[in-house]
Amino acid sequence: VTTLQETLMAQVPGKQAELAKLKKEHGSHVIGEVTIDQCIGGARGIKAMLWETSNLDPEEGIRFRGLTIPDCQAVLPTYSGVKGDGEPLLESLLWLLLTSEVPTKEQVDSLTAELHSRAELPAHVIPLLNSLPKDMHPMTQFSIGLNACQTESVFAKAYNDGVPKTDYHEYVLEDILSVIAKLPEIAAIIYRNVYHDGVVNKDTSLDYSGNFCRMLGYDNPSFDELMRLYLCIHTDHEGGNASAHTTHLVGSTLSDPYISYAAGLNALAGPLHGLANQEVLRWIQALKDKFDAEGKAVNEETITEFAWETLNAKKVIPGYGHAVLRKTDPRYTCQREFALKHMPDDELFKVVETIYQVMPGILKEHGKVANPYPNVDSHSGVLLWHYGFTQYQYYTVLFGVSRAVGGLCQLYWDRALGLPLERPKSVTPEWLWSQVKK
Ligand code: AMX
Repeated sequence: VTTLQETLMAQVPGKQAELAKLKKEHGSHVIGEVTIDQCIGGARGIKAMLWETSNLDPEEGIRFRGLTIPDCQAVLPTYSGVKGDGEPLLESLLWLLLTSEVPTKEQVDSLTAELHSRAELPAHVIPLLNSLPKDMHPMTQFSIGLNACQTESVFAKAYNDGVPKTDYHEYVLEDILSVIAKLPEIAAIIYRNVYHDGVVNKDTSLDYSGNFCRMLGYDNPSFDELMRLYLCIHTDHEGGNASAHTTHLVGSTLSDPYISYAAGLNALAGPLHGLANQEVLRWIQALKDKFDAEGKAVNEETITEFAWETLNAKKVIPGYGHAVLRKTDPRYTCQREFALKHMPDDELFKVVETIYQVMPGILKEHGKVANPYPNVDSHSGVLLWHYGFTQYQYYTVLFGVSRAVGGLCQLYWDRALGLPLERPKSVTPEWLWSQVKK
């Protein structure tokens, strides 16, 4: 079996040469222009970042190394070992994102074993997590837990010892695999501490996602499958999203992967980004509470009424809209398909379906949003809720376990390709005015 490390080391010289050639021969080729709108409008659409692992098309949605979500479901190794039988393993996607190759089941199994072997948390981290107040947001706890694991960074040590920069990526790879390996237990400790008895049980005979489910306290093969799907689809969404971009930016200063991704987690914790999945459930529960109290059914009419109340209060409809996408998110669609297969009669799933029927029309009528369709966060919560995972304040932590894979695979290539410190130019309002008054 060719290992992940061997596969990567064989690819690096060719990729380095290719990028050097592109830069040398075509470095001055113009690929875009920047308007004042873009400069003050959150840099939407400005092409200014290299991203190897995935690409987002506004109409079609995400492709991981060229593969759509249905492609991944068809070709990546699954738990049963039979392609297409069940959801892809997270380890399969990790391999794909890092190497751009579809791994064999044997390769994926070796990666599972490697991740399990790197999972142990440093001794100071568990007492630290146990000491945190139960009402501290789970994402804050998650960020603290990962930052505290930084004592294990082999990259930070190697840098300190003065290794040449051409070798950085080898140490970064070590850290990346260790971070991905350690996140589930940090996440599980937080979940068990905040909502249960603090006890975390492992089962390392299972894959990464299955073992994570056991650590959270769930023992249901159907929930394992949901977690595999969930962890795969949230990994990567090209480079410009706030969590991936933050990881890349912080990593560009040669901060190690532990603290680079902890920074990414803090970006994910914002309500316009990863926290939206918790906000969706909160919105649905508020809607149900209101109409239950009024003795009214939740249907197209009452959802429409509630949506307008939200919009008129100048709040966003969580789970709808996107900075890049202009169609229904394929990550929404695959979760909907999962629900149709595993829980077609679930009450909350039906509410989500009804919201999907009316919301694009409402948002079009509202007339502001560039994209009136649902994104990934609009569906994930109800699937978890179905299995009794109702602690929605925690949902973004699951997103954070997954997003590590995309952000950190790219971070490997950032260092392997020797990408520089990121430092875009800012401009003053006076300078912008001077441009239009010329
Ligand atoms: N409900 C109400 N208003 C919305 C809206 C929504 N779901 N989505 C966008 N708008 C508003 C914006 O706030 C903006 O209003 P403004 O002109 O008064 O400032 C206007 O429509 C134009 O915004 P846009 O160009 O359509 O979106 P954007 O690129 O600026 O922002 C996003 C994208 C995701 C932040 C936005 O659609 C939003 O706030 N959605 C709800 C939160 C959410 O679901 N976030 C999760 C996204 C996926 C993820 O990262 N996990």
